[in-house]
Amino acid sequence: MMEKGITRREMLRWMALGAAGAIITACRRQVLGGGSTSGTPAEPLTKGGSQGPSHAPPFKYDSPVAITPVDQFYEVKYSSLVPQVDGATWNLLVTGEVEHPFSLTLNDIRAMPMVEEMRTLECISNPAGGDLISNAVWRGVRLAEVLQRAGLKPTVKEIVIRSADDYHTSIPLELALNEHSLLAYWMNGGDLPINHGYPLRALWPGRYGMKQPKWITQLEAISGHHTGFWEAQGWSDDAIIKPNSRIDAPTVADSLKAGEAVVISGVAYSTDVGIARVEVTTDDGEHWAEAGLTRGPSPLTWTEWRYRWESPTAGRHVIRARVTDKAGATQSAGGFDLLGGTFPDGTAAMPVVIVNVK
Ligand SMILES: Nc1nc2c(c(=O)[nH]1)N[C@H]1C(S)=C(S)[C@@H](COP(=O)(O)O)O[C@H]1N2
Ligand SMILES: [Mo]
Repeated sequence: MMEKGITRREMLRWMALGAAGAIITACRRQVLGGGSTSGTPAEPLTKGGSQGPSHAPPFKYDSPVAITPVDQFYEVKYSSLVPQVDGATWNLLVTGEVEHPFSLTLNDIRAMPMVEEMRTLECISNPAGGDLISNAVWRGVRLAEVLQRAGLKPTVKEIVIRSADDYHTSIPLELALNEHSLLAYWMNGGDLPINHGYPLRALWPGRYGMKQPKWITQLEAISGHHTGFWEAQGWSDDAIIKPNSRIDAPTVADSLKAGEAVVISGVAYSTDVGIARVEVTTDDGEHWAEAGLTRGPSPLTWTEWRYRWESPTAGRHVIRARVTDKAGATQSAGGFDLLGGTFPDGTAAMPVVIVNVK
């Protein structure tokens, strides 16, 4: 349903965005490939003490909402290379406007007070109803604790994060000191897998994945403003997650019969304020009904929603879902746009599934 053509302005924008398009290409390939190391050299996963997820027993965790298995967790990276970091010699450097610059080994970090949290991660390029969103259980340490050991100078405004693949971004000091800003070294029962950032990755609340580097090597406290890798190409600097949802059932492939109830269900997510409600329409927006919600342990995880469509009538039905978060932000109609309308700051467009009831 192309509601408008591509304007000249959009075309120019598209041409400027060659690199950002690569995010989607790279990710799609990996999703279709299924394996977490597809297309990369088969380096031994035991290197540096990392436990390859393929040898680990399935992760069991008592959770009200779905946890994505490691080999199905979406993957995005800007380059075709996966840094193979040796955890035995790796160091985290803490530098910049601090009283005591220092470095930590992986064992130093593992010896610090451990925090375990379930957290959902989503890419800013995730289109309405897309698959660039996953949920896992992570262990790590608070970024604030590491920064406090270094002693931040009063001039500090941002923390720059640099990675083994030369990726870099920055976050404001306030976010760095948030108790839910974690440096994670463990995911779903084992060491952080190589493709998800071994040995250390960021998890900040309320922000899209581009702000959350993998393969971290350095934290630098600065008094100015840093422009990160994707930010320099026009993507959002704060990258705050917009209300978004996905319809998992029914699918266009399901054969639905008039008068037979259908369960419409999916997941919903937004920034750290949390979700207020999810509504569902089966008549393209003329009527809306509230879905039942199953929440995760915090607003930092996705919410599952479910609505029972009691008595569908024969014919074509346009099903949409609409999330509203506790700050009042809600999903919009959306239309056709380049990169699924995700450039430059993510999309809040509603997902749609069109079914034919017989
Ligand atoms: N070092 C590094 N970190 C990175 C990236 C990257 O290219 N390099 N991509 C970011 C993007 S755009 C996203 S969406 C998330 C994806 O994390 P995942 O692959 O573990 O799902 O990683 C982020 N961290
Ligand atoms: Mo991303």
